[in-house]
Amino acid sequence: MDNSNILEQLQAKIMRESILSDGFLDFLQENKLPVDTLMAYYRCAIMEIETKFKVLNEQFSLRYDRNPIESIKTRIKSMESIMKKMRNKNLPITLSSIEEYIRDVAGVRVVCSFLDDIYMLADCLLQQDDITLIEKKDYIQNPKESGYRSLHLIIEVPIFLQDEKKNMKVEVQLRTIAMDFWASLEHKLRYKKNIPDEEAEQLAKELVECARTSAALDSRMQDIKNRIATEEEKHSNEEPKTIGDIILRNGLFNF
Ligand code: 0O2
Repeated sequence: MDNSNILEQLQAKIMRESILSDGFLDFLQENKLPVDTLMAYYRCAIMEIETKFKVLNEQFSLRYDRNPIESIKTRIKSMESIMKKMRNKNLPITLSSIEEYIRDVAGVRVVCSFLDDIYMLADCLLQQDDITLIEKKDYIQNPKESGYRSLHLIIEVPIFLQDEKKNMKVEVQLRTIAMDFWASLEHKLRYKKNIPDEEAEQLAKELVECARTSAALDSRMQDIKNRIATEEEKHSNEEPKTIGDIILRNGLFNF
């Protein structure tokens, strides 16, 4: 029998005795319902947070005639990614350790039009009395070495079940369109394989440079918005010209 055959037989034996063992299959069966239940709770928490941002967007649209939110994306971390993270952090494989230590099982990504919308929306969310801030990571003020920028909030939000209230952790990532564009492309490029080390190093430097360009673009767009707001403010003291002006000035459609 050659070596590769012996190896294959050994692999099959290990599979039978570990992953396909009665004990492990029983373990999977016993935990399926609790795992599915926990994931459903995370989906509920995502719904709560997504609705809060939609409400804020709606209110701003009515009050200021503009939408601070371009888009909202949500995701539940795959079980494979959760398991890999638990393995890397050397955590016990239990549901309570997922709930306690894996803080990004539920993810909500809010893409904003302007830099100041990010902080304004984060403040509005954190002021709500059912939201608890666990951690704030400001990768806009302090970008990552890769060039990555975004504001991350780890928060807890209650979900109301039939006969109990449960606090669930959610990771909220707030970023501008430019930050999102950079992060999406960088994420795709990061997983390209077979790139020689020297070239990979050069590409990483170029990506950092692109991140700087996108940061400069964000602050120019913010500056333009501020200048427009200043001009509008100056002219708001003039006589209203149209019925629309009168309605807007008097806030007839405001909340
Ligand atoms: P996915 O698929 O996006 O969810 P912690 O989670 O607190 O234990 P960690 O992992 O250091 O610690 O958290 P961090 O770095 O604050 O945030 C991780 C998430 O931010 C990542 O999620 C990405 O979504 C995003 N991110 C962080 N750094 C980069 C980067 O350099 N490039 C890009 N494109 N995204 C980044 P995951 O877990 O990678 O996966």
